[in-house]
Amino acid sequence: MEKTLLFIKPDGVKRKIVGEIFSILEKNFTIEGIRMVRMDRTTAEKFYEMHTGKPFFESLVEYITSGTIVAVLLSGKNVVKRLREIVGSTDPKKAKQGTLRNLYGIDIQKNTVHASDSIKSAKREISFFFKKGKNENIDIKLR
Ligand code: FUP
Repeated sequence: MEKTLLFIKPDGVKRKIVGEIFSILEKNFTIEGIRMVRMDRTTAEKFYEMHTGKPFFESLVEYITSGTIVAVLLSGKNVVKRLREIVGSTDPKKAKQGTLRNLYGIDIQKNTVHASDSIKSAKREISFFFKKGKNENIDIKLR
């Protein structure tokens, strides 16, 4: 079954809308994995390397490393394309009515969710957060 990666960005986690977003995801796809993590700068720069040098790059890296994110591995038929439709355009102002970015996005940077844009990107992006054989019991370290 086709797989893709979504993550809820720091603005979504801070505003406590993870549950609302999950509810929409579960109605449409199967959740195969969930991880709550904070990206470090090196990981964020690598994840967004295709945007290196663009005017928004530095600010994007600052933002995405500013708080916890929730990474979600999803599966379903045509999940990559269908999820992108449910997520909507990058700029919430331009996102279609009822899409996640239309419903929850604040601005083009704080657009609440990320979703892989192709099967190739999905494979690459999934590998940042989910690995085969990983011990799921040590993800959350108590302090
Ligand atoms: P998308 O695939 O819709 O997430 O959009 P892009 O890959 O083009 O951009 C990735 C992220 O860069 C966006 F989610 C937010 C940020 N970005 C900006 O902050 N400003 C821009 O003009 C374009 C993108």
